[in-house]
Amino acid sequence: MVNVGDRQTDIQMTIVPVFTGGNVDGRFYLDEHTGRLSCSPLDRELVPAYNLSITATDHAPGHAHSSTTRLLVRVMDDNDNDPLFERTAYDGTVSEAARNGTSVLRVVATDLDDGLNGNVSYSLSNATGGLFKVDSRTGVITTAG
Ligand SMILES: [Ca+2]
Ligand SMILES: [Ca+2]
Repeated sequence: MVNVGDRQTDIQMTIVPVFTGGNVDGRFYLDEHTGRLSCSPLDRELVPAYNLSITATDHAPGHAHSSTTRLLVRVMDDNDNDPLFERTAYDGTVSEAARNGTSVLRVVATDLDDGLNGNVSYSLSNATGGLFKVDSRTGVITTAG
């Protein structure tokens, strides 16, 4: 709530800002006294942006005026998701006579996060004894030795 002195009439008016749209699930809170905007925890993977409409209305007796502004709030990503493979286990077959570089299978994992937080790369553990290699970008596993 903001008290503003009206120069024309020299009457103290009270202006109260309120949400008039876009406050999905009531995540945002607008302090009527200070105009400060705050929010409860957000999840970019569920709602990446909010288009808030905020209206300020004076309470002049008998002749109120109002104005509305829009506020776009983009939710910055937090790395709160692990990469997930499409399957919990894979089966591959390869001939014992296969040449080096023969494709065995491709694994795919996705990560819901944004940018580098969701950028997945692949690696094999040393347990393969160097017999296989994986393309870190595509997830294609091939024979190597
Ligand atoms: Ca992630
Ligand atoms: Ca995230």
